Amino acid sequence: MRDAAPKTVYLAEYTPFGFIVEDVSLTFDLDPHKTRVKSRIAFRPNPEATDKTFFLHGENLDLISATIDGKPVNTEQTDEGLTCPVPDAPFVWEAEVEIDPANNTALEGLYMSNGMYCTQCEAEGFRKITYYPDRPDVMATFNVTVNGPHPVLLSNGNPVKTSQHHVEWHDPWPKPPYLFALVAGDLVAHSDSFTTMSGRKVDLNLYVRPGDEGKCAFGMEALKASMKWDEDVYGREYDLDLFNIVAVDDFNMGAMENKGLNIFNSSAVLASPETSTDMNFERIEAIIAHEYFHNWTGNRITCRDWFQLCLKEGLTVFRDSQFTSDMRSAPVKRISDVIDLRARQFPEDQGPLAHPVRPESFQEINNFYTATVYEKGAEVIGMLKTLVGDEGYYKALDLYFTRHDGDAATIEDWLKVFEDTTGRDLSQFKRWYSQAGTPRVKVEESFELDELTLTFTQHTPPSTATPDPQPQVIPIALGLIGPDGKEVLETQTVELHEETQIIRITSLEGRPVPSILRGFSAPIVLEQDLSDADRAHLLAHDTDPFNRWEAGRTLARKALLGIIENGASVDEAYLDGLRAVITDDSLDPAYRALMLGLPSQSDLANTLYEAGKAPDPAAIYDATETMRDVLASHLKDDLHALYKANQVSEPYQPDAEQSGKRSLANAMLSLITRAEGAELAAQQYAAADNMTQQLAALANAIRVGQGAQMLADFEAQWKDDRLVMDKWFGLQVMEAKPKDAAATAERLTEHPDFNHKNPNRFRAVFGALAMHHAGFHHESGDAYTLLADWLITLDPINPQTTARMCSAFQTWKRYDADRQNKIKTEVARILATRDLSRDTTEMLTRIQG
Ligand code: 0A1
Ligand code: ZN
Repeated sequence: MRDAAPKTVYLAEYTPFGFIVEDVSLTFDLDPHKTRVKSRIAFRPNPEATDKTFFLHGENLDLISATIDGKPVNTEQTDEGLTCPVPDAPFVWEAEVEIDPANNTALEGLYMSNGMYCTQCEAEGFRKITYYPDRPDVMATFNVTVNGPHPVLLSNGNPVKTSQHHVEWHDPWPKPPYLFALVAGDLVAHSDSFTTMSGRKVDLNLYVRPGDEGKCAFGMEALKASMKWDEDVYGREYDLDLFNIVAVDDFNMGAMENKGLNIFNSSAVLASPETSTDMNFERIEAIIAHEYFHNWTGNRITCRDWFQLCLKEGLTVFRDSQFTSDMRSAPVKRISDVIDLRARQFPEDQGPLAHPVRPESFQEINNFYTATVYEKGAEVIGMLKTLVGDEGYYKALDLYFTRHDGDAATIEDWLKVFEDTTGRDLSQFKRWYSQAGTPRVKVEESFELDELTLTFTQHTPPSTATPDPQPQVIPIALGLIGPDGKEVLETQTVELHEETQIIRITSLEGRPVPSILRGFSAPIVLEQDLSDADRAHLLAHDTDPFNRWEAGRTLARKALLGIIENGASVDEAYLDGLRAVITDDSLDPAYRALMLGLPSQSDLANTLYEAGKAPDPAAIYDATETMRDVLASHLKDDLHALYKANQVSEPYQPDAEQSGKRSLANAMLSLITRAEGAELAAQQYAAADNMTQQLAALANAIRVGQGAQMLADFEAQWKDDRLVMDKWFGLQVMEAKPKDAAATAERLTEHPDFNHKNPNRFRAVFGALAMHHAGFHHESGDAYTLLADWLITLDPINPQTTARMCSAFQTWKRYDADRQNKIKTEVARILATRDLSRDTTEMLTRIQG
């Protein structure tokens, strides 16, 4: 039975552990069902702790023996761990436990994936390996011996003794248990090296299953680029002689930053032109960087407790975004990040799952690896950098690294280094960490004689997490575009502190168009009542690439809402403005392709909901289709020319330049296919020598109902490649007509290669279904029922992935009573399942509100 009252943990109740761990030795005798783990842990009383209870976490462990200072000890065990009497002086705890990695389908702790052993210990997985104070503020050096009949036996740090079927590892850097890792299997290495800024040679290995060697080169280059970038930009050098990465097929998340032994979902590291799209390459480069950057922001300086998760995640996401901006195009990266933030973080922050960047309570920490903690956490750092300037930012970071190296730190520590280096009082800014909800900023404008007055009013809607939000510090970057299209005021940053604030700009010749929230300088909703003509002016002339894109986006949204609400025709001025941008060869093709993207259907549903109208997913879908038809017809004279002009004749490279061209050419292909059928798509499919071209052609053919043969060919070609087959599964759901989406997903679950235990495959089908707005919210309710059935099936196998997928239901309040009732029924049905996991129970209870 499920716990009658699941335990809630509170930030306010933090107390340090009663003991300090000096050193840990672990010995693993690997066996699929009976792995033995011996531990030897040196403890001493923590003089700074008041609570001296000796409690070691432990779950699903079979305790074989336990001693203190060599003498057997009587332990008291619960489902969560054990306690026993201990001396009031340093002592050595030794224990032996048995675990069953082959039956560990939750993929937390030590588990098996395709015959190889691997671990996932963040956040609280180490307790499934042995008894331990499994909390991030308990840091220790580790010695690990791995015995097993495998050619490769890995753990953190450096190998100190190697013989056949036996390797001993030593990690000299004290670390929390969540960074522990072990890998064993029949693996092959793609090896290289990197010489650090102080001249130390670091051996680099990317371990993969035999057969995947050809998919390693890109990841390795990305790793070396990340190591160099962190030295150049942050002055951070790698600190071991060895850095290993391992690719595993069964993994709940993208990757994990274990000290010296990063473990990656194979989808987040394996790449080749034939099997990976440009988007895959870019994501892989970013995740490699992210995990590597954690070595300083996360590992050398870790979190005191899990409430501080954004301390490492927000900062590391911010750093990986900076890296991608430097490696590729900064405006394209910024626009993509904002699209992603609005698609994933805004619905979270504006719905029943809203929580502060630093949450104040949780039942299951795995449910808080969210877009709010990660992406809003990164936005908060971006605002800090804007407020203190580049110099102030890097000074503060230098102090952070020197002052807190080796610490388990807090958000207070983080903000203090900024206060100490810049002299700024950040007490109000700190609300970004403690208040949930997306602030809305309304700007009203008046112009008289030569003076422009802008009145800003901020308001954050209250939520369960933050019932009484207070004004925040909001940096608003703004500029002015004159009537002749020239910039009359370069970007300035205005700081909002009060609920209402007035800005005056004088000596202007004629009313300029204000370009506000340039570069998306704060994660807010801006309410600005500009005319279509003003927006078209910004679309044509804004010098800020983000706001130029945003002007087009806003016009597209208005056009779509016009179609939805009264079948209005699309404004010609917008279409002409868009055409001017798309055909402007001086602009980056990737940027032009982004200009052609439309607001998502979910986004439109939210806009309608906020305006007090129940969105009709079918009408939104139809309007989007109409809009695309309009674009195809308005741009018809340019489509083929742009398609041809953006073909790449050089050998495939996944760089920004080539991928930008492919993305614009494929945007053209989709409009051409819409207007003319799948002939060109078929040609592209036949000629494609890379996955970007092949998959785009296939998607277009399916969309116009001409993809059946291609789908069969694709399956025949790629049936042995899991990662490509994930695309095959996902694409069919994504491209299904709304009424067929649930049935398509259901049919795919009957395919012999559908395996719900593999998170990538499960997400390929059900992630695609949840993202298919009109399909998921089809009036039949079939998709709700299908997803609920599969969540019930998956929960006892893999609670973490089940719980994450529950967020598909988080927007239920937007819809009409019939859909609301259908969703509520499914949510209640899942909640009524016997023995439902803590993860899923917490998510669904919060979603119910
Ligand atoms: N720290 C990793 C993400 C991660 C979190 C939890 C996991 O299992 C519960 C796995 C990975 C990162 O930010 O990349
Ligand atoms: Zn991370």
